[in-house]
This record gives sequence, structure tokens and C-alpha cells, in this order.
Amino acid sequence: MRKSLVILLLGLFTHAAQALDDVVSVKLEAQSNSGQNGTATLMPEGDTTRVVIEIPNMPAGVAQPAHIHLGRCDKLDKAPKWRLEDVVGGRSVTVVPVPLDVILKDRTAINVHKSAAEAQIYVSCGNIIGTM
Ligand SMILES: [Cu+2]
Repeated sequence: MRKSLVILLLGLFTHAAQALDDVVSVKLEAQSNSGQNGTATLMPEGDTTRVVIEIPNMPAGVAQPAHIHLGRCDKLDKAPKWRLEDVVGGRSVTVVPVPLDVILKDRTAINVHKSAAEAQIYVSCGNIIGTM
């Protein structure tokens, strides 16, 4: 009885460690002198992926569009591949309707735009690089 409990717990810990390994962290680097460095975290959730963006240094009262684009920060495809929730108050949380594997299959990056009105100005970007 006790032995099976230990085995069950070991199984749970192994599963948790596995899930942590699958999380992809992206370092967002400021662009256009915005000072907006931050992080993005991509977490697999079955057939979807939760993307959390955190940018501490945000201009007040602005909603900044964010996307996953094909390409890398130095040469992004202009058309967004997946739209993310606007970054408001330094934070954006989106459940993207595809598995993380699909996002990692191509060369992609997360970018943040200055505002909807000034979307052509990129203020932060980070390349999505998987570990698998
Ligand atoms: Cu974009």
C-alpha cells in the first residue's frame, strides 16, 4: 500500500517536471528606444498554447497590439501569424488555438507594437526558440 503511494507520487513529480520542461521562455528586447524589455512564456495546454507577456516598463493608458509573426526579430514577416491579446498594464494573456509544437515548427517571434494607431512602430520583440 505504502509502496504504491510512493510510486504514484514519483509519477506525479515526473509528470510535473516534464510539463515545466515544455515551457518556452522568450526574452523580449526593447526596440525603437522604447525601453520595453520583458518576457513571454509559452505553456502547452493540450491542443492550445497559453502565451503570457510581461513588460514591466509600459506607457500608461495604452493598449499595445502583440502577435506571433513568422520570421525572426531582425526580419519579421509583416502579416501576423497569430494575434495575441493587447498588452495592457504590462501584461497580456492569450490562449492560442494551436499546440505549442505547431508554433515551434517554424521560425517565429513575438512582437509588440507601439499602439493600434502606430502599429508600424515595433517596441519589443523576442524570437521563439524551442528546447525540444
Ligand atoms: Cu505584430
